[in-house]
Amino acid sequence: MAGGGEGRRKKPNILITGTPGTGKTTMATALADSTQLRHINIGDLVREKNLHDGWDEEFECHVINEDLVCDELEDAMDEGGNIVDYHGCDFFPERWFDRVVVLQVENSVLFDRLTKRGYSQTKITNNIECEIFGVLLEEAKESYPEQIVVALQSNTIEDVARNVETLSEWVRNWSVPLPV
Ligand code: DAT
Repeated sequence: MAGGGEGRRKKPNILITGTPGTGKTTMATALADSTQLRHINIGDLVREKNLHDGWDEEFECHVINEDLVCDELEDAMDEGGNIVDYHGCDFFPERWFDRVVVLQVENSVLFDRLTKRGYSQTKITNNIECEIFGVLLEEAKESYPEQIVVALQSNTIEDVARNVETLSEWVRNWSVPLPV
């Protein structure tokens, strides 16, 4: 039996999470292309709709207002067919997601990506530590049923292609009725 509320929605909701720089947006964009599901980048949404309580100088990011974000997404998530992309996962309602993907990368790869992004030394160190300690995988396992959480490597472009193919197949199978 599948878990995570399967069968309640016509199309599934997928959460793609992981440390910044692990490739969430890259993967979510490719998966949305392949499946025609809707890609929701929470960081962009927060900026566009001002769903935050200002700028955090220490962590160099917006302080997102989790209640406003959840209110904003409620209808779309009820409807289904969304790929949500965010570097956190513990404040979304558990019932929203049918699959939770945690992207992981090697430290040296993450270091190069975050350096290219122009992050400060502190921000790079914080994010590498987050990856080393597996913070997002832990958070996902604590927040969602174990059987819907999957950790995937995203070091190379080949990894993206393979992960998108695997997940697209899973999405295609979502609406196939079980034999009677
Ligand atoms: P995130 O959304 O997790 O912050 P991103 O999708 O913006 O990450 O990717 C960060 C950078 O790394 C970007 O320049 C694209 C590149 N990248 C992402 N996934 C990759 C992969 N699997 N192989 C090679 N490069 C990748």
